[in-house]
Amino acid sequence: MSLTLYQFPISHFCEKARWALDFKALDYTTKNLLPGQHVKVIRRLAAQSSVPVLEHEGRSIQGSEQILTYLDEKFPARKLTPVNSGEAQAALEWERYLDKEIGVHVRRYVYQTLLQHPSLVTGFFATGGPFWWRPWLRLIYPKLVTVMRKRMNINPATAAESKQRVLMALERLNDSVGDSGYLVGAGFSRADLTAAALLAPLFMPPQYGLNWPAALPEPLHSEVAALEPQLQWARDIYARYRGA
Ligand SMILES: N[C@@H](CCC(=O)N[C@@H](CS)C(=O)NCC(=O)O)C(=O)O
Repeated sequence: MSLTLYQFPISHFCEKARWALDFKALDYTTKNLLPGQHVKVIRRLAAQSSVPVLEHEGRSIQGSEQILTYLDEKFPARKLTPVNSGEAQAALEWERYLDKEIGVHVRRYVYQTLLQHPSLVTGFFATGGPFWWRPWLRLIYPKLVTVMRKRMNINPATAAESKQRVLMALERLNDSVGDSGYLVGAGFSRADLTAAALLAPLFMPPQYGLNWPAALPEPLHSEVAALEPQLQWARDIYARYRGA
């Protein structure tokens, strides 16, 4: 019954899957992939080239939402999907909204600055890999940046728009957290996990498992510092529900 997670340690969509596996205290191994070379490996397992992909009992499950659903079905203890069907639907709707509005836009917003810092980005991408990944990434860095900018449509104008989308989603999120402190119902669910995991690159929690820098490079650092009050809820969710 071995569980293997194919991932990029830096990816916040992969963090969703890691968190779910850790939350359920499941024994799993991670296969860290080198961006670019991941395509060959992932295409053997699944229809798209994206990570995360979870392998279990000869099956491959691609996509963080699908992995959370699968884990809840196979390992129902500590369910992340609410038991009540109306709440389950609401949690799934939140998750899809957050994947789109926070997942995609935090990534584009953050990379616009990070990509200008090769040693930071190569350090992130080389995490958990053999010694040669880092020099290799330094060598191909200009090409990697071109591909990433193209694939994720990252440029100053789209990044500025993404920042606005993140701000709007953060506002909606904070307005929606009820007295219970959760997005859906009276307990922690996949909606809360998704929101906190996808926002995590902005506040760099240690449980994420990445060697974060002491501070984000400018102008991200100052911009994100101004968002601190809006990020507090996600920080609290990490502190309460994300074991190391
Ligand atoms: N909706 C997907 C998004 C996954 C995604 O965008 N993964 C990125 C890393 S953050 C990726 O694998 N990009 C490379 C590729 O698609 O080949 C999920 O939730 O898993």
